[in-house]
Amino acid sequence: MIETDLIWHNGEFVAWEDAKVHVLTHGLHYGTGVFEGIRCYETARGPAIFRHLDHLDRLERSAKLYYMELPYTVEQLRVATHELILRNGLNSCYIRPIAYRGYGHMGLNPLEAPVEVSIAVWPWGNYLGDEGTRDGIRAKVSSWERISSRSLIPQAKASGQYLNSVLAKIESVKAGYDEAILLDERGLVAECSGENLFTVRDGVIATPSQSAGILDGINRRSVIQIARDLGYTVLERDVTRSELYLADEVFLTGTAAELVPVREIDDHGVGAGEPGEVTRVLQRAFLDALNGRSERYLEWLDLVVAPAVGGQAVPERASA
Ligand code: PPE
Repeated sequence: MIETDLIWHNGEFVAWEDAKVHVLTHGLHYGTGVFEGIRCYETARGPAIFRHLDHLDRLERSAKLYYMELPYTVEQLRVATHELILRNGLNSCYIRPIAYRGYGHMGLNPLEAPVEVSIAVWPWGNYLGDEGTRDGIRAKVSSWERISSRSLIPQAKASGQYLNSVLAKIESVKAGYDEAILLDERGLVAECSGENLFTVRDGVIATPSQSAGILDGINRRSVIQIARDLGYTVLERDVTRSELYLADEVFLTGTAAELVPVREIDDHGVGAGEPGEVTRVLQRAFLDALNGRSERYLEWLDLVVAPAVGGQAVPERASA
């Protein structure tokens, strides 16, 4: 069980065990919440959050797509997160901000229900295991189709949407695999239950584009940039299922997973059945960027600092 001392809940720092909601919380019944997954790394210059503002901007955008007005500004959430990490005495951690329709109104119109915001931080190791990160994972193409923009908003990181990922993940785990690869409504590759996907063939990197209904992953964008900076060609284009089997290399990116090689898909070895050269090069460069070891990408890191004296230690709610 994960546990740290404090959680930030509607503008206050509360003890872990006191961060509770009512059973009639709207978001619990209808999935009316939006969230983020962010990581803070221990760097030579202190704890630093990878692309913090990009994540908080996406949180705000996800909220707007579901007609939720966040009662805090991005800057207030940024400062609150810094203080939460410091107060919990953490050097590296996973960060989970969530905004959701709270208690007070039932029924499918959520507009009268209050918008509540919480932020939790906790140490979280390798999402797909140390072994997976090192040797690669085994994936299965899911029988579940990735949600499309005909019924939901794939680019939004909304709680209810994750039932799709949950079904795919359960199916893959019960079948003995580590992760699920979801196809889109056209039968083309979209992404995994919680990661974006890349293929490598003849040295060229390809990844499904936004039209495949993917989450616009922040690590996906980062790895595309790093790969191009290293001189690789990266194409955002349609990727077919058969290309997965024919690829020399396949790897996944995400905040929780970071960069993970895929060594097997539907019981076909990918390439030589072990992480390939391009994957290794990118994994090393990406981990250097995350951990603040790369001068070139230092601007992606938001150094965790104590709130300035007289500054806003505990953000006020924008609307009472
Ligand atoms: N697709 C999905 C569906 C997804 O949930 C994630 C993040 C990504 C792609 C990669 O996005 P980004 O982190 O911005 O590069 N998945 C989060 C949830 C993990 C969880 O178990 O919860 C994460 O990695 O934090």
